[in-house]
Amino acid sequence: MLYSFRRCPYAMRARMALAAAGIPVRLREVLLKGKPPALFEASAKATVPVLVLGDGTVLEESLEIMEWALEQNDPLHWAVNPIASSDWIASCDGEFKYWLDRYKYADRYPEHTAEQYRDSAESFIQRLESTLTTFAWVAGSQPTIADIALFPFVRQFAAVDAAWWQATSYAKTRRWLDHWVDSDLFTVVMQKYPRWHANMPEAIFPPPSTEES
Ligand SMILES: N[C@@H](CCC(=O)N[C@@H](CS)C(=O)NCC(=O)O)C(=O)O
Repeated sequence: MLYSFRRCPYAMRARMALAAAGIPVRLREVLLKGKPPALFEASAKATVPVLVLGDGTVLEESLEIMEWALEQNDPLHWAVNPIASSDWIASCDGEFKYWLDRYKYADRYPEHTAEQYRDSAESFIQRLESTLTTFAWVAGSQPTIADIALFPFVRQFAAVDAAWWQATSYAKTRRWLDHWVDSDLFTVVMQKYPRWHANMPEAIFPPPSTEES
């Protein structure tokens, strides 16, 4: 059972891994402003995504869900280069996310301007651009869990000011981001589901017809 929220970047990366692995789950779409009691019962911290396995094990971190999915089945070989991948993911989830939140919601953090927050977030993007100039993908010559874990956050960064993003010199990062956003897997992952309520049958994710094999 996956508790998910369509627009959450952590939930997106978990859904990407589940879809790539071709592991069908029952999906409960939640709203962060009105989380269902069942989510709190499954996980006291009640963030999404949360995956409850058949034996009752609860995975309440997106990375745990990705790793679990790829341990079951990894047809795209995303689990290679775990050390380089985990360094990138730590910096995305740490420093980059910190500045991204301030850039996105600059009105809530009036100490600095949105541009100043963007400047701080940009050091991560500059590092990404330099890596993608040398290598095709974040952790080397093939896509890994790092690409999947990072791109939903870079997508948010790009979307804050799309015109600015398009005019930057980050051509390699733009192309890399476009690749993931335009991918069939992402289309599957971004399908809309009605909000789940208790006693409502869950949707199956990925939908059987589009499930990757
Ligand atoms: N470290 C967690 C973070 C998950 C997270 O923070 N998700 C956000 C939504 S994008 C959330 O559920 N926030 C709780 C809330 O807003 O109440 C993970 O990787 O799964």
